[in-house]
Amino acid sequence: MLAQDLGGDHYKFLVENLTTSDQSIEVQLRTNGPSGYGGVTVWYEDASNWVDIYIHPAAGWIAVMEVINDTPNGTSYPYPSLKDLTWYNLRVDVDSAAGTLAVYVDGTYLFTHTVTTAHRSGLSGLNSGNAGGYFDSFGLTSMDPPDVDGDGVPDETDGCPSSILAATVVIDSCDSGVTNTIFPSGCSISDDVNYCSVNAVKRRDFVTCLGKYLEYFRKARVLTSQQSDAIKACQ
Ligand SMILES: [Ca+2]
Repeated sequence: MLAQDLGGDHYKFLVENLTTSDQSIEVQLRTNGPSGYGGVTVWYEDASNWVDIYIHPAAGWIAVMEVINDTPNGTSYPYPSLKDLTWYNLRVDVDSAAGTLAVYVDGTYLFTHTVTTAHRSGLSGLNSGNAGGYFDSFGLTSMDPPDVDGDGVPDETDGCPSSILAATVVIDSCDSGVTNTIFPSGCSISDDVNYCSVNAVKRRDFVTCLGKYLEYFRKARVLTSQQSDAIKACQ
């Protein structure tokens, strides 16, 4: 069980390293008097972009707070029957493509909020504020298609399902300092470098293969000549 009784607004308790878009998220919660609120958080991209769905019994509503590039945009749905010091199950079914949040309390469907935010992916968890409350039995079910390497391209269409996602292109232990761009195909520059390395019988094969990729990237303006040279310097 999680207890939140600090006072203040919009505390977050997030599941680390698990970026989710489509999901069903739920929790058992009990708000404290006199004015505690609490609920679930979805699409926490960073401190400037997130969405909270929470019950606020003292105010008599369930609220959806979308923060978009630091600007709060709140909507309140009146539910005056909610009470502090009472356990509720809050569940939200999230559809990122449609931008809908379907809200259930104790298994009963209440309403669907259609979001404004375009930031529809991020961390999930809990939120609470004012007098806070207690949380138990948190559940998160991702509906996203599998993406093993987490590059945002689903495995089904990912040309490189186990991408090398280092920040910069590194060959052996030589860091070129060039950003390891990930392409819409789901492959990164480092994946292509690795492809050349794995398939080369001799060192010359590797150099030829890498040269072809670098030329292609330069022509496609993915890399500048300086960046291409920086990678070559590591080969
Ligand atoms: Ca990939």
